[in-house]
Amino acid sequence: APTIHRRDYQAFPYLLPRTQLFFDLDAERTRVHAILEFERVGDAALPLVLNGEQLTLESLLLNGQALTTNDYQLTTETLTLNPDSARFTLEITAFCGPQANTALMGLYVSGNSLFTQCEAEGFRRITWFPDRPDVMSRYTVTLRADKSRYPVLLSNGNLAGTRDLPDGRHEAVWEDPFPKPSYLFALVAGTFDCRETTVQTRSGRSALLQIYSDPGTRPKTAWALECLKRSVAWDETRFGLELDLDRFMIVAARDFNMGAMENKGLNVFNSSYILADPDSATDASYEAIESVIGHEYFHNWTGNRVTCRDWFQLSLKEGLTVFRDQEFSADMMAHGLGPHEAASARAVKRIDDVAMLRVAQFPEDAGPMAHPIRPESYQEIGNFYTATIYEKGAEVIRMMHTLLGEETFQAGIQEYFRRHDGQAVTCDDFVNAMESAWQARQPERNLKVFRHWYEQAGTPLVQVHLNYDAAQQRCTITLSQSNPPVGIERQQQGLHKPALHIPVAIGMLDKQGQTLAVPGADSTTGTVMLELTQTEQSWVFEHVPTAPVLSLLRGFSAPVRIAYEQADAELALLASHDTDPFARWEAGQALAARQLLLLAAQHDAAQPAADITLLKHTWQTLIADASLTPAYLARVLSLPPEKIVMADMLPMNPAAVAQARLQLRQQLGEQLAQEWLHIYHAHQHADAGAYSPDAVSAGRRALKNLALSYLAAAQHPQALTLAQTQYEQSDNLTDRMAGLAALMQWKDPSPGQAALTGFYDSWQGDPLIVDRWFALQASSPATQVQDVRRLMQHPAFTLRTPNRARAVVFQFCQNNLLNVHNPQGYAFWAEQVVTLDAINPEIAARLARAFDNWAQYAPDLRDAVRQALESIRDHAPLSKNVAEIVNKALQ
Ligand code: HT7
Ligand code: ZN
Repeated sequence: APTIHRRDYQAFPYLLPRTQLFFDLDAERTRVHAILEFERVGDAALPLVLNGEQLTLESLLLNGQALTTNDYQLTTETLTLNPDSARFTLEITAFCGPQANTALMGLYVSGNSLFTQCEAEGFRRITWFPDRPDVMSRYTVTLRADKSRYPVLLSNGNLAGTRDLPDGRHEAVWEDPFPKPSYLFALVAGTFDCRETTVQTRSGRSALLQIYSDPGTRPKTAWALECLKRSVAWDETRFGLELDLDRFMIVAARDFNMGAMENKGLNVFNSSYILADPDSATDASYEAIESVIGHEYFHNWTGNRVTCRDWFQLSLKEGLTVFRDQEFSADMMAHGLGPHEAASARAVKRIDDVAMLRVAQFPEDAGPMAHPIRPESYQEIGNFYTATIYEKGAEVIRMMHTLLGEETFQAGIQEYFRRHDGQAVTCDDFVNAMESAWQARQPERNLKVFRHWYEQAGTPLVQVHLNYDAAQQRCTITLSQSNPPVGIERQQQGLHKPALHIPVAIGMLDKQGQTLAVPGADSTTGTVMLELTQTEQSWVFEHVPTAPVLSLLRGFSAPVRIAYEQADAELALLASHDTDPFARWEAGQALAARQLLLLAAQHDAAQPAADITLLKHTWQTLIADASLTPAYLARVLSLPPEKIVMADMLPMNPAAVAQARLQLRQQLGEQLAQEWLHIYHAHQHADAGAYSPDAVSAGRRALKNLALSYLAAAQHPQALTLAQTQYEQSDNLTDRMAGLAALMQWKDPSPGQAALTGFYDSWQGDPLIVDRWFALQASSPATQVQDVRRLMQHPAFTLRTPNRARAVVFQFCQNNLLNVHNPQGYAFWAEQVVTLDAINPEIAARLARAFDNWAQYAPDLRDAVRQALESIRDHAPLSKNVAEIVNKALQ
């Protein structure tokens, strides 16, 4: 497949002010009649090249005149005409086949309903069109369908009219007042429940908010509607951005490639991010629903009102919108709490976000798919909806927020909209707006060096050197940065990666754990912000009475790795005393990670059992610290994920790390059994009354269930009863699942097996709960390749529904580190990639990335992954999506 380069961008030579679409909807064969009014931009009559895929052309009219095959060129991907007038109307009539559309891009069937997914390049499967984000048009959409089968007909904007048609059909006409790119187009047709409410926006307009979901699921949409209301209010108060529509609709779909889609006024969501009640959603799902509803709603401004010029600018909308949804969730979690609890709640959110960045983005940035947040090239844009674009993109926005401060950042946002509302723009345009807001307040500041974050892939390494001169009471801190070429950068001869602008927040503690008052530090937190903008820089601090213990990268002030030799005892001190909750958590995790690496090394060599005394004592101190909130403590007492630990292991042995994690969990379960029991009983009843998903109650459940998992890992005599009782008597899915997971840890498999069978029998009618049932098994250390194959024989299994494929195949390949890293596991993976590719290339390409970091594996594993990759590469036909991933992995 050809490689598309950012440098080759060219504006489209025509404008398309008006688009009219007429749909005769039918699951087998839908007829789409498009009336497109084009205007030439320049004087030259350039060819009009429209995108179109998997369409059957019925007729083509130019200014009302039928065209013949001599008048245009049709390929499998384009339709080219040579219009000779400056303004003309093109009418296209074509057919597409929703039922056969298993890729779920364009118009497709889910359940008994019809949905569209157009981002990034799905609209071209609906009609021929300039399917690129910089062509913005005003749409009028007429939907016609059988009324009994498709009673609800929705599209973007406002409902202009409805009427009945002959033969039991009906029609709805939708007008979207805002010009939009084709990727934001949507239609939905089917039978749905609806929950709605009306809200007043801050300027006094009233807007209808609606959630549509499958018949019978309305009781599960109350939380989603509450989240939507909160999103509308938050964007007004924190960002000054008001809902611009009379009507904002969300529709839940069972079959969906990603989490959700921000189509203008008609969001389509994976039902897993809408439906929630205490029996079917865990605390984590309630939280995720809030965050995704916020995210899609916030796109209405950051993405829809101002959109991307081209797909290289994807992080313009995604990084910014992730930053906004992270802040929204943090504000919601802290809402109504006292200052200490609120700070803790924010720290918990930050910890979770950073953990996710390290699990998903850091490995990506070290592997064959590494790319800058503004990529330079791609073959298939569907492969670039990555953790780098989203999560690292959000970190880059967050660093600007850190440097500018909230007030100036918000002024920058206002400036961005003042300049670009209604336009399709670039990341540079965003940074320019921010910089001008900054300079309006501090003329000496600029984002010149900062802009390099948009150009470079890789996670920078910041090396820290401390020099303490006791006689002078002078402390010198030297930071140096490096970011060697990664992924595709390695092929660029003579590549120079300039220094980045890296805000490094630090604090200093004395040997007793007291904060050292550092000159220039924030008086309440003791934090100093070091702005590293060169390859190496030093900072001198006078009047430092004692050699400090450094607390580094507080709040995770930049998406970098820190290299600093710190003794275990210093980490333990920071874990016990650091006033920055993020850095405190970080120190404890680093200590535990060291332990895991030692244990993993023992896997290969016969070494003496690692001594966990320091870790144990540190955790005891933390458990005894009454100032720590349960949610925070749950993060502090969790062992770091394997994928984070592995980053410091070369060569990597994933199964050994997974084994080490199980072992350490068991040891800590045994050695801290009294503490776990105490915690369990103290938080057994997180809610006074009925289940509530609020962050405080969720934190208590998280801590209690963590304690239960340690007790179960230790096979503690009380654990079986506790798990059994909790599983049977809980009034919510979080506790029920935790009980079930604990039972599944039992060495004797029978209680776990019995519970699994009972669970399925009770909840088989709810697909989202069944997904969890599958996922729990697929990721279990007891599940080997042959077991997952058996699981796929279950009548409820299908590869066609992405949620189900994710629950089984992805869970096994991505999260069952103990059992997938062997030749049989890799062969299974390769087989599934190829099978999925014929169904849904976007999903297959995601699975194809399961072993991105294979080049760092131990040699025997490396050979086995290479073989599996080659078997995928040699399979024909292969989608563009999978081909790009596999070819890059093998380069
Ligand atoms: N902007 C949305 C992206 C998306 C998507 C991309 C490719 C294929 C399917 C997709 N569904 C949604 C999601 C978001 O970031 O809000
Ligand atoms: Zn998004």
